[in-house]
Amino acid sequence: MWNTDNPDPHVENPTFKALYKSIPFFIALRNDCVYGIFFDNHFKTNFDMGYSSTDYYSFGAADGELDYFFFYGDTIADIISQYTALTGRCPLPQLWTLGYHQSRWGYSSQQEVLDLAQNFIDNDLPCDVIHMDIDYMDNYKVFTVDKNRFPDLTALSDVLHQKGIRLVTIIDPGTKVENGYHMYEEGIKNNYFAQTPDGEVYENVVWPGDSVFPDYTSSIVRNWWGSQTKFLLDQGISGIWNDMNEPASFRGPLPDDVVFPGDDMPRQHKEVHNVFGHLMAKATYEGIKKNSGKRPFVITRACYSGTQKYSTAWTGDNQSIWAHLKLSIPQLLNLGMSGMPFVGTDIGGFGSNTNPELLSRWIQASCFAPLFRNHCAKFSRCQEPWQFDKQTLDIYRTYVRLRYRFIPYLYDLFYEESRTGMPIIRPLVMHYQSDPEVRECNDEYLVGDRILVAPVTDQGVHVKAVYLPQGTWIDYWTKERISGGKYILRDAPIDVCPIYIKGDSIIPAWPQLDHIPDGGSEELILEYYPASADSSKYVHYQDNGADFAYEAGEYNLYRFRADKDGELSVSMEHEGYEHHYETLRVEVY
Ligand code: MIG
Repeated sequence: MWNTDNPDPHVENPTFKALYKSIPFFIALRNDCVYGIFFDNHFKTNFDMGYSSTDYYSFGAADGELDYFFFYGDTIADIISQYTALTGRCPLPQLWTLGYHQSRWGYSSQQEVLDLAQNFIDNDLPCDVIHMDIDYMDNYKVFTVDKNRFPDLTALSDVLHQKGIRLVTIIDPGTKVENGYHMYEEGIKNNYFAQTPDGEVYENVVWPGDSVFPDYTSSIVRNWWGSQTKFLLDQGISGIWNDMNEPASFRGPLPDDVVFPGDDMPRQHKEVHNVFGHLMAKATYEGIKKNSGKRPFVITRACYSGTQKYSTAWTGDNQSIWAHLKLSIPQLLNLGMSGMPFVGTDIGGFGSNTNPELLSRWIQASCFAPLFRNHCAKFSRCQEPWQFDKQTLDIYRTYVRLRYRFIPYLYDLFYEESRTGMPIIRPLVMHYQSDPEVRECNDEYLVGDRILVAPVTDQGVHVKAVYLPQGTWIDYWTKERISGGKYILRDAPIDVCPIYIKGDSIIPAWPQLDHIPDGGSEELILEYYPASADSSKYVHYQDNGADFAYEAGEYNLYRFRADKDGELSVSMEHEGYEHHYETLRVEVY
């Protein structure tokens, strides 16, 4: 584990060792014995899990302490809960962050961003967020805006906001060496940057050319960096996307002995490397919180254990290839079980060129991905949903709308996660631990414990072998009832992603909305799927979806009980948020 920006295609290959994130934690399930080990060492570490032998595993570190935590419990959920009690949990996000995000490296003018927003409206597609990649900056200088391309960023965010769309801007750590540039000058004056062993400011090359690297191990530097977020927030920016924070550098890697002076606690790069992105995310989170009072929305590429407290993450530069679509499922499930629940992959693939079939399958497979963003590289074919044919656009719209329908369910899962550490999307083994059939199942996932998604991730394949665990499952599309504990073959033409609802579930849903309203929907729908029980229960969370008022009790918890004839009873388990639903509607399936 050594946070790495490796442009080679990330495939199953033992010579391909490290990726962007280091989370030195694993869970073992053997017979009925479950445990977890967290090796809390952020020097370079290595894990040999079944590579040398099927009889043992091993792990070690290049340096630092042999400091590890052992968690024992009855269930995988127990282990995750203990691990996240130690390393932290992802706090409740703002509601709009659960919507659809559109990105592309290359959006480079105010007009282009406006046209993009209009395209969503014209194509009848929900969208809540547009991301601005490095081209909005003046010469890639962080915390600046290119005035030629974006003459009035505040006006742009205002217009978009009226259309229900928010902006997120990218920020890299590499700070341009340039006299007169405020970030460089302030940082130099105050010794805020990493140094060579001789005490000179260390320089490497990143997007802005010659660049220096903030010392995020210092609380003073973190405060300074965090305070810069005001520049963007004041112009209406709603979140910050941290890239290149492994840190990545173009003129060879940072040497091991580069010094981060810290708060009078110098440490070498070899010790700081794997937490550099983590500390940058922390600085960003705290800055946004202080300057906006809202729940900060941060996305980071590099992570260490505990980054979930400050940031969401995406899985970095994947490619528009089927292997990466397939890989996205275990990647997101593993991140979730490693305490990072708010994650997503670049839908459609970042590098290479996508195509209608691949994009259709990708939006289906990611429809419940906690972070729901289509992103693409500058030198790749455009992959916004309308770039292809009508069929692709229609499929795309169907699954984006499905996602929006279930946002209250996802938000409830975030509420649960913030208290227990349970991931939003989960491997089947988390809920069916004693079923040997699901132990290696990595091409299906559960959303919470009651929606099962079995996406097609192969080219030209129109049928999916779906394993349904014990119990009654209802096909979401046909409403057919199936008893589980077996594989079924489900037809899966290009417009179908097999989805099943667990019998006796209540699932909260919203009516059709193109954007996530501040404070949520006025109407709540309860989809009810009676099976063998006479009645079902569900606890639903509601708050303003924006700030920290919930910490002072400003939220509602509804306890719903539905019985087979469609009778619904509601009791308030907690009543602290003044806004209630105008309509509650039960749909019995
Ligand atoms: O060297 O900012 O992973 O999402 O579009 C490439 C440009 C830098 C890498 C990120 C990608 C982003 C791109 N960045």
